[in-house]
Amino acid sequence: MKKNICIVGIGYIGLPTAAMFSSYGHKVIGVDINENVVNVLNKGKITITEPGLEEFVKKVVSSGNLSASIVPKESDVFIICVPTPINKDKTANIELVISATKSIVPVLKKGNIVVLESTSPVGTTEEVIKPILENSGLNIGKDVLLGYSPERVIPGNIIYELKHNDRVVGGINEKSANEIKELYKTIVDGNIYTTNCKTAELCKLMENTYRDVNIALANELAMICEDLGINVWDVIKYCNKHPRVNIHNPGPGVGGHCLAVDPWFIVEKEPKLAKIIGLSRETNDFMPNFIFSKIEKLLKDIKYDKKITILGATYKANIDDMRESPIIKLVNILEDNGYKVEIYYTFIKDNNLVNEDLLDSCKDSDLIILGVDHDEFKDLPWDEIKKVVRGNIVLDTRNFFNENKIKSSGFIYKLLGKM
Ligand code: SAJ
Repeated sequence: MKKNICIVGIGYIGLPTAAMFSSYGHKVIGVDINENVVNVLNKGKITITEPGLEEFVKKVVSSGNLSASIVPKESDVFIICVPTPINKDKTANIELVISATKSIVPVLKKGNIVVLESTSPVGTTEEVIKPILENSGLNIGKDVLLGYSPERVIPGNIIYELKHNDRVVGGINEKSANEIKELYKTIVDGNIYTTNCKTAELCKLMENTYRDVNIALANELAMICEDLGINVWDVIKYCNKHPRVNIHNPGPGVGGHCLAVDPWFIVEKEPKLAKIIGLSRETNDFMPNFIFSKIEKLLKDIKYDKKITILGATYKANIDDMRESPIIKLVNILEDNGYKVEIYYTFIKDNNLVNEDLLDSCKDSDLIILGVDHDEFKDLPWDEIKKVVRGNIVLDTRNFFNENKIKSSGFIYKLLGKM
């Protein structure tokens, strides 16, 4: 059953999903309001960085199964994959979901399936999407099937996880859930579970919340350990030898478009009940401030203008995504307090924020901070770096470096979670 599929929003999730469906013989149109994204895709190229994606897209575009358009076209299936950012007041911004849904109404016809994939507050599919689709005059649930099936893929390994992860499908009725399951079965090897929309919506939010809360616990433990003079990484290592304990890794904060955002969608709906969830968000958001206080202590004796070099800027390792990056928050705090900051990283192309010359970015630095544990930082020329810096301290916020190697180049090695 090959379908004509229209995927609205061809970013980090929509594009790999479009490529995957088209690689299995479906005819896919990727729709995006960004003209550049559309033009680039029609040439078989992409504007984001994700391992394996460029070659994958090139193949399916040249096969004729994937093309891009500014507006949705008549199809059998519509999948909405647009971002749901967060407003300043920590409420969900579903404007793009609303406009994407409105854009498919003129081309909607009997027999269509509509799926929302965007992470959304509980109730969005039934209370927001359904009424908009009803403007087509069609009976939603009978003429048009509707459901919610969240993406679960991890940036950096999207193509593999898209195919192999289990999936949850929530339908506005059983028929919707079952037909959407059949659709995803054509690309997914994992199990697909059907339920109702609200359950599927909360599952998505809760998966990321689970991880955020556990990272907050690790970050809180790191701060406690610094106060008690204990090495948090030893505590975690030995605790995790217990068969039912899995403490996550502390770090400079939690970034990305998912963990740093989604828990707030639950807090927004249930502010009185979602106490641990909100507190965890605040704990993780506080980490750049905690790192800043550590820096202040380390450099307290320096009276002249201080320069800091930060290795890495993205929200996590080996990707090009800077959304909600805690490193950017740290840079802002440092600059507000009069520090000169340089970021070294070569992964982000054409970005004037970063210096792509390692030794130049470290020149006259009083402190080098490991912000992101990118593979390319594993074997840095520490002897060379030592010759150009002004100070002699390296602060590792991820327990990433080889302490002995850094010390043997003449640096003092400091670690988050260890005094
Ligand atoms: N982090 C830590 N400590 C850890 C693990 C992560 O500080 O032990 C930090 C990372 O450095 C990063 C942030 O958390 O700043 C988020 O990174 P991540 O690798 O945990 O997750 P994301 O945001 O890249 O992807 C998550 C995934 N969700 C879960 O693992 C539950 C992914 O499966 C989702 O599809 C994705 O969110 C999404 O799109 O919602």
